Amino acid sequence: MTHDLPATLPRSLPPCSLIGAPTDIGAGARGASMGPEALRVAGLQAALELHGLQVLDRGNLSGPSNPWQPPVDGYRHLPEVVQWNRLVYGAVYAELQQGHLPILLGGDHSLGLGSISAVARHCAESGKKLRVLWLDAHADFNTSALTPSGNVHGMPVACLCGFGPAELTQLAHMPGGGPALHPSQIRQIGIRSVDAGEKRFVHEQGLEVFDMRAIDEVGMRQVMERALAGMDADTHLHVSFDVDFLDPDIAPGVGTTVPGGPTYREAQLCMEMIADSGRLASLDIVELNPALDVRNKTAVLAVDLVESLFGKSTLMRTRPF
Ligand SMILES: [Mn+2]
Repeated sequence: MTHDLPATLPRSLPPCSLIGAPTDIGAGARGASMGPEALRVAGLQAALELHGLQVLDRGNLSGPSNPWQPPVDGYRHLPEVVQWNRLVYGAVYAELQQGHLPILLGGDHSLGLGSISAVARHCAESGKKLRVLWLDAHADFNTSALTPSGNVHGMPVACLCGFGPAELTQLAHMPGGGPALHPSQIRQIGIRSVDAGEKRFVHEQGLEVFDMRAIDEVGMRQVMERALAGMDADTHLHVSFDVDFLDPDIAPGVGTTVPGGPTYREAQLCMEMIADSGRLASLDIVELNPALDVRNKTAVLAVDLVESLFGKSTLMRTRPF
């Protein structure tokens, strides 16, 4: 089996647009609202510019504050979640229309709904195929009937596939009125915490999940080869990077740590192989919680990994291994 190495010169990428969404409206702990600034403080823009990328910081979106209320009919803060996602949808869609590569700085993972809805709409209009890599400790495939908490950051994948309230499932107004995504477009990687009812639902819907056991058994390289297989020049690759994907030993600054995640090297390989695919066209960085971090080290690590995602290589060899 050969693994093609990237060309010596990096492919030319479009300008990247940073979009801050400072909210924890869908989370179970406060603090992810400080994520965008922590990523900026960790030097995200300068790190990307160092690799020759043009980076536009669009600043932060401004939405409703977090009322910190209990769930109503299975959802916490649904009206505010809808408002934030409409803002994210509009901002991400506008960048895609200008030919830019949007980078959403969350914020909690409920915002993946607005971001990926915009990407799905853009792909439908431009005739692109869409592949979504969901890097996460959780499947985020809950519904109001299944969720133990009502926190919408546990539901975005289900909503994107059409299971949820219309205000969230119809954000993209897809041609034909269907959901933004079909489960066959999604690959989940790093999963290790799934609620009981959610697990059944993931199987019923046929989501392709590369859980931690898969990574243990066959290694990150083979997992990523499978997760990236079947893409071509017409594929738009969206990466939704929940920082809780990483092992809490290296990434303590998240609200929902789950032990047993990818190590530093496994995470680097994951990002490098995505970069090698040459298809990355939009990105979410979510769930970074500076209130729980240690001297911003999780933000610094996230920036380091995002650099690899955009092609920073520490490779010492010039021929395939
Ligand atoms: Mn998540």
